[in-house]
Formats: sequence, structure tokens, C-alpha cells
Amino acid sequence: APLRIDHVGVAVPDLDEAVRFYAETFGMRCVHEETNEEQGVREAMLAIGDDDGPRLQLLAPARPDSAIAKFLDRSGPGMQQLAYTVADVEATSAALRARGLRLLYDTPRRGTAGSKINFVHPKDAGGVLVELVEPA
Ligand code: V0V
Repeated sequence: APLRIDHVGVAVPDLDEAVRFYAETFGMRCVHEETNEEQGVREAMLAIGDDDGPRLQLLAPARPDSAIAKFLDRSGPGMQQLAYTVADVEATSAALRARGLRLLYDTPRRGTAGSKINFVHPKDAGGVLVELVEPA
């Protein structure tokens, strides 16, 4: 079972503008920023109150053929994923596969800050793109 919500991911067209919007509107602080070449994404993690709690992840496309670019084209800006912290991403992926869910990757890939990640296809999770995160 998941341990907690790790983050909620929101697709945005412009990362810097979105970081500014959340800072000015909600007083939320950017605590981490990186580009993930493999995922084709520029992302920012925003703390909400308690630094150790779930975060808001802003996701902007780094390339036109990326998952986030495709999401923005189809759906426009908005919530793109719900991510859970898990103790062991491979074990959790195997358990979900055994229950008939499609995991997007055979083996985990690299996520934010050296975490290991996998995803459940949204069509197998009630229309929600579920990300599993094993922190570094
Ligand atoms: C697509 N669909 C979604 C969705 N994306 N539904 C809910 N939430 C989403 N985010 C629906 C779409 O409307 C279609 O429904 C159907 O799924 C299409 O499925 P598909 O043709 O199999 O797939 P694509 O080409 O639309 O791609 C969707 C997937 C893709 C989820 C397969 O986005 C992907 O590979 N995502 C995983 C990687 C990712 O999201 N990376 C960016 C974040 P209808 O129209 O058929 O009903 S990177 C990240 O989070 C990091 C680094 C981190 O957290 O550490």
C-alpha cells in the first residue's frame, strides 16, 4: 500500500510563470527545480506548509514530443498526475501488474531528485495517471 501522497502534478505551459503565480497567489515556495531529459520535462517542486508534506509539482514540456506537451495539446493546463510514495517501487509495480494493471515501464526510471518511479496507465486507474515514487 502507498505510504502517503508524494505530490500532485500539474501541467503548465511555462514553468517560470507558473512558479511565480503560485508564489504570488498562494505563497507557495519552490524548493527544487530540475530538467528531466528522459521525461522531456522541466519541473518545479513547491512546498505546501510543512516542508516534509506532499508537494505540488509543476511540469512544463522541455520538448514538443514529450508526455507533458501531448497532455497540454489534448487537455490544456491542469492536473496531470497523482503520485504516491512507496517503500519499494519494483515490488509495488509487480503487485499491481499481478492484479492486471498496466505499468508504463518494465523497470523503474529516474524521477525527481534521484527517486525511482513508475506509472499506472490512467485507463487502468479510473482515469487518473498514478505515479509510484520510491524516494532516493
Ligand atoms: C492521457 N490520458 C490521461 C492522461 N494522459 N488520462 C488521465 N491523466 C493523464 N495524464 C488518457 C487520454 O485522454 C486518452 O483517453 C488515453 O489516456 C490515451 O492513452 P494512450 O494513447 O495510451 O497514451 P498517451 O499517448 O495519451 O499518453 C498517456 C501516458 C503518457 C500516460 C501513457 O502521458 C505517459 O507515458 N506518461 C508517463 C510519463 C509522464 O507523464 N511524464 C511526465 C511527468 P481517451 O481519449 O482514449 O479516452 S515526469 C515526472 O512526473 C517526474 C520526473 C517525477 O515525478 O519525478
